Amino acid sequence: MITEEKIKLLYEKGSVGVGNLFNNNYLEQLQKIKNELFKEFPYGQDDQLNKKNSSDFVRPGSHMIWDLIDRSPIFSKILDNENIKKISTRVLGANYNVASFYIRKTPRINEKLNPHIDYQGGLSFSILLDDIKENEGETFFYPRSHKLPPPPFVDFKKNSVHPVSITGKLGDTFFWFPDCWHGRNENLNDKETTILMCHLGNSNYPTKDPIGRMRNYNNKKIASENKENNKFLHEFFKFFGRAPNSILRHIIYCIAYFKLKGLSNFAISKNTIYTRKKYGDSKIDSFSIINYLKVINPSKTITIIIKNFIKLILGKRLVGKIKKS
Ligand SMILES: O=C(O)CCC(=O)C(=O)O
Ligand SMILES: [Fe+2]
Repeated sequence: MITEEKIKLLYEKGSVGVGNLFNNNYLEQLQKIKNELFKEFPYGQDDQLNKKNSSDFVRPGSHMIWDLIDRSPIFSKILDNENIKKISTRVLGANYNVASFYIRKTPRINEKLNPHIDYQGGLSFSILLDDIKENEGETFFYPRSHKLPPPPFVDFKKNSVHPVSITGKLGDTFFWFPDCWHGRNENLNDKETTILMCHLGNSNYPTKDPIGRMRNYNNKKIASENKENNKFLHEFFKFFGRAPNSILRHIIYCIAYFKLKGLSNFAISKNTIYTRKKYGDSKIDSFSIINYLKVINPSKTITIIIKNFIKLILGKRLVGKIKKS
């Protein structure tokens, strides 16, 4: 169930479990269809939706199937679920966009997906499609980390937060902010585990996938009034809102979104890209620059800044060639 308390926890911690939102009969069907799909696509699909025939990964630890809704109408019931619509509208406003919607299977692997952030101002949810225990390839989150620098810049010893795994039973559902640190644990068992993941953005979220993947599900209608109507704000938040490897861009985003309330509230009112609605309580929407700076690891940060600077000067292609040779 989505209660006000759950929404408050989501804003406080950056992720929240809401339990099971579906009936058992539906979930059993969903699991059955998921199993059939992975029988047909044991290694998932590549980014062009072609069947993969080898066990190597497009992304470490993940075999993914993207075109779910085309393959079975059972999946569209998820996006029609009243609870899911309620929380998505609350966080992203009406006419929010589904950016991606897929299932991910993790086989036995003794490698973690390291903590990272995806981008600012979105909302994602995950539904367990198997019973999943700790160290069975489950996603983990660092509570309250959505107000801290991206993980590559952080001194993990100075930071007292510890990851929390999203384990549970078939159907258990978790909402999370993609700017909250997250990763995936090893799968130490032979049992493969699957979750469904969905990334949502407000009505100005890009309708084209950044890596060019075909998007084979129906988005809600994108009304013309949803298109960006303030060019400067759109360019500003677009540039600063997706920079998981730049601390400078990340902190500028955080200051603009959390501290410059006139600017951010105006941007939110225009459904500007990468801006989700605030919770509406100044304590929960607060941001501490001191806490942000306190967890930075200076030497890691300087090294990344120098590397990025060299890349900028030489161009990415040249750096790639030097690395290869
Ligand atoms: O597979 C997961 O559990 C997380 C994947 C993820 O965070 C990503 O692909 O960015
Ligand atoms: Fe991620």
